Parts: sequence; C-alpha cells; structure tokens
Amino acid sequence: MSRESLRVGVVCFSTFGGSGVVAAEIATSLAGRGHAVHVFSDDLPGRLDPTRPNLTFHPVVPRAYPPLTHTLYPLALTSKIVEVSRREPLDLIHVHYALPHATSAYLARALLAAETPGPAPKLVTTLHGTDITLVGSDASFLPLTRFSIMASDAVTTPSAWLAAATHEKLDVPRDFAIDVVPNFVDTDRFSPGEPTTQAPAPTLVHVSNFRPLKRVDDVVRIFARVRAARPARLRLVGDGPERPRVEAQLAALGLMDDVELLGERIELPRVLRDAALFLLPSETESFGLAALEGMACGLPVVASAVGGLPEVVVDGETGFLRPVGDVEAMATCARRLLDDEPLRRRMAAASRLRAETQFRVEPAVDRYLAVYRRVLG
Ligand code: GMT
Repeated sequence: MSRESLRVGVVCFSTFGGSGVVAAEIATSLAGRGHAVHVFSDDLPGRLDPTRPNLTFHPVVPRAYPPLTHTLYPLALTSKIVEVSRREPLDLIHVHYALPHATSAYLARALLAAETPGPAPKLVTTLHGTDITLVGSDASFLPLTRFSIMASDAVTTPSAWLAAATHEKLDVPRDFAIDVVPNFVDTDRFSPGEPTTQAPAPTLVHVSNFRPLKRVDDVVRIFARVRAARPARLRLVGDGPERPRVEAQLAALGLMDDVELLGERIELPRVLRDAALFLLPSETESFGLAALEGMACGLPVVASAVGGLPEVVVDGETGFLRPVGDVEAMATCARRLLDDEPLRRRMAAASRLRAETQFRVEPAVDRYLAVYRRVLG
C-alpha cells in the first residue's frame, strides 16, 4: 500500500441513526479508494459490509467485571484503538459523535504518543447533533465534551447551524475553526422509481428512531388531519422508546387501519419510492439525513423549520418548512401536495435534483479527505 493511502480508524455507533450511516458510507468510500480502513463500533453498523477489501471491522466488546456494574465501553474502545494501532499504526482516527468517542480516541492517542516515538494518530471529530444540543451540553458532561472537541485536530459538523450551536452552547471560541461538511446520500441506491405496491391511497412516510425529539405524535396528528379530509395512508419506519405511546395514540384516534408500523428491518429505498411525501416534524435536527434520503427518492418533505433542516429542504421548492409543533400548518401543506399532483411532481423532481447536485457521496468524501490531509500536514 502506497503512503498516498492512509490508515484511518472510523469510530461510530452501530445503531440505525444517521451518524452510523454517515460513518459507514465514509468508511466504504475510503476503502474503495484504496485507504486501509478500520471501523470500531459496539456492533456491525447497519450499512457496513465488513467483507469489503481494505476494510476491517473491530467489534468493541466491554467485559463485565463484577463489581463494576457500569459499562466499560469507552475504555474498551480506547483499548481496542490502541491494540489495532500498535499492530498497524493509524494515521488518523475519525470519530462520529463527541461522547464518548472523541474522549476515548483522545485517550488512545495520548497513550500511543507516550509509548512510541513516531507520530501519534491525528483526531478528527464529526459532531452530529444531540452530542451538542442535548447530551454534550448537559452541565455534567459539558466540560468533557468541550475539552474533547478542542483537543481534536479538526472538528466537522454536517450543517452551519450545528457549527454555530457548538460555538454557542459549548462556549467554544469563535476562532476555533469548525469545518462544515454536509451529510450526503447514495443517489444510486436512493433513487426514484416506479412504486412496487399499489396502495389504495397516497402514502405519507416518516422515518426515525422514535425518540421524543422526533415528535412522532405530531406525525400522527398531521396524518389525522389529512385523513379527515381525504383518503391517505401513513407508514412509520423505525423503532424506539416512543413507539408504544404512538401505537396507543393511533388506536385512540381509530387510525390503525390506515397506518403501518414497519420497524427497522425493511428495504428503505423501496418504502420511500412507494410514498408520496415525507414527514419530519422534529423538535430539533442538525441536518435530517432521513429527509435527504426521501428527497433522493423523489419525495417532497414537510418538516419543521428548525436547526439544519433549512440547509437541506428548500421551503417552497423541495417541500415545506413550518414552525415546530404547528401541526395544522404542516397538515395543510401535506394536503396541498396530495391534492395538487402537478405541484407534488414539481417538488419531487426538485428534491431529487437537489440531492443529486448538492449531496452526493464522493464530493463529500473528497471534503473529508481534504480535512485529513490538512491535519496530517
Ligand atoms: O444526534 C442524534 O440525535 C443522533 C444522530 C444519529 O446518530 O442519528 O442524529 C443526528 O445526526 C444525523 C447525521 O448527521 C443527522 O441527520 C440528524 O439530524 C441528527 N439528529 C439531531 O440533531 C436530533
């Protein structure tokens, strides 16, 4: 392997969330370009193929040592990075989500620097959202999050909004540069196509991890208003803590016959292709990768005008953005799209065009590589 090729460690969560998707796509693209990529995670990330050439997956499995009842995952991750880097010195560790990943990698780098004379791996941290807006800015974690960010050799965010929030909420000095590298989508896999099923009515789709900040109850309330005015169906993709509450809400509203809860293990592009529009009424969203995947499949998006969503969805062009919690306004937009097929088609085409021209995988990976080359000097 030539030294033009880098040895890169990629650290991420394995769950179906957007940060794991972004990390898996970066790892796959880097390996495809001939870089040696080592992926560290608690389990195999959903979109990672560990059999790819140049790619090695390292599961991080903390042992339970009674009486240490709390998880040792952050330390097991540090140890795994050290173990791999001793065997095959990493040039750089790219962590996704600040806590605990940036902290674990910081420790691994310090240990490697202390025991070997050569250069220790550089640390690139990509912030994703709640690592800043919720967990990281919680008073108990803020000093550690702030330290781990500022000890990184480069920090990136998927939206300008999250970069500004990091400066503001974590009191990171304005002259500490944060690179904005927008998230991206595989526009070959996520592409428009003929619907595979004949639904009896147009389908609204929502994809999330069913946490309170996704406001899935607003999805149901929007759908209830649309359904009261015209035939429509709703498909909910994903799973999480809010699901039982949402099921109870659907039952109470008598909507169960028009709604499918599909869970996580589905062929997502197919479900998106079968839909008419995408709903994302979140409380906060640093980017909204799920909405971008919908756009790539040719769906207009009705979403909250919040966080980084306006950097993805162009109000009036690729969908509609309305204030958080304004279910009445979002339902009006959804009905407008369903009642005016030429408008829906125009916005569908604009969504696809925007995904293809602004958010493709390879240009985004080029930008990450430019950040890597910069920190490696
Ligand atoms: O921060 C989170 O809530 C988790 C994270 C994830 O792993 O899915 O989601 C964030 O990162 C995604 C990928 O960058 C973004 O598309 C999501 O908007 C963002 N979620 C929030 O900001 C709530």
